[in-house]
Amino acid sequence: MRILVLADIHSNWPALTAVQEPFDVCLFVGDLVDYGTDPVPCINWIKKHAAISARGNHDHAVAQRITVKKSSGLHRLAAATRPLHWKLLSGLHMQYLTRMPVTRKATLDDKRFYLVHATPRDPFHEYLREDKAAWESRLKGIEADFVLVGHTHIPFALQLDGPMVINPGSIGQPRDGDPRAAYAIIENGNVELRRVKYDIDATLKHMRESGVDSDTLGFAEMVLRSGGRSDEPKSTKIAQLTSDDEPGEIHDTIGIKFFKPSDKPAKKKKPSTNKKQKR
Ligand SMILES: [Mn+2]
Repeated sequence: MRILVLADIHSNWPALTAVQEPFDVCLFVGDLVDYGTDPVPCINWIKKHAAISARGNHDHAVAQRITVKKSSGLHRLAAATRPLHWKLLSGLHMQYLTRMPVTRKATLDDKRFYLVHATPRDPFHEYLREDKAAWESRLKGIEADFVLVGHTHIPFALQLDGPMVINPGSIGQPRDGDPRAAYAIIENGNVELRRVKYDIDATLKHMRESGVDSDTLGFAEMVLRSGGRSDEPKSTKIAQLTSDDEPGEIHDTIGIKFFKPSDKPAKKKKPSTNKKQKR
């Protein structure tokens, strides 16, 4: 079984559509929206193709109509794009974001998957990078072979004593200094972190034509073309501020058992075929 893992799409349709991977199952670990200006095709695509998705902090904020209060850096970008989402999204789109579970569990190919956007302790906000001791503390009591996360926009695959923690990186706003869209493929237990170039000009053009002001657009361009280098010190700072408490136990997990490939013929899907019709 070939599993495509996506995270942090952030309403960046040219980035999502650049991912040309056949897959049997797509798993999405949150942040479909905010920062970009083209949420509708992104939500439609995930709704149609992701077997499982978990809610990100930005999905939550858009769904709950939370206004952005801070005005620095990425907050300004969210402030400029979030009200546009409320104009563009239908009731069904908003309902999809509202109903995305905070954590999910699934069994695929006899492997147990646990999905959460940030960490089990703070599913929306904790920034935790490739840190073995910290992840081991967060994952106590969680039984899984693969823990899939997003949020930091920085890809890694970290083998712990039990599970492997995988952050596929961000489709729509990478922050590891590589501007290409990031995702992961899991096949036969092997994990590959992959990158694909996408049309950043098209993303910026869409933002400009959607009415994003030139200062904010300049900031977005710097973030997208640099692969988020400008955000690096801030993320490091947040990561260093986290402590090592025990993970909480209060998440609405939903267990889904999938058919094995032998039970059900695999369907090969590609993200961008007939993209105009899907919009
Ligand atoms: Mn994000």
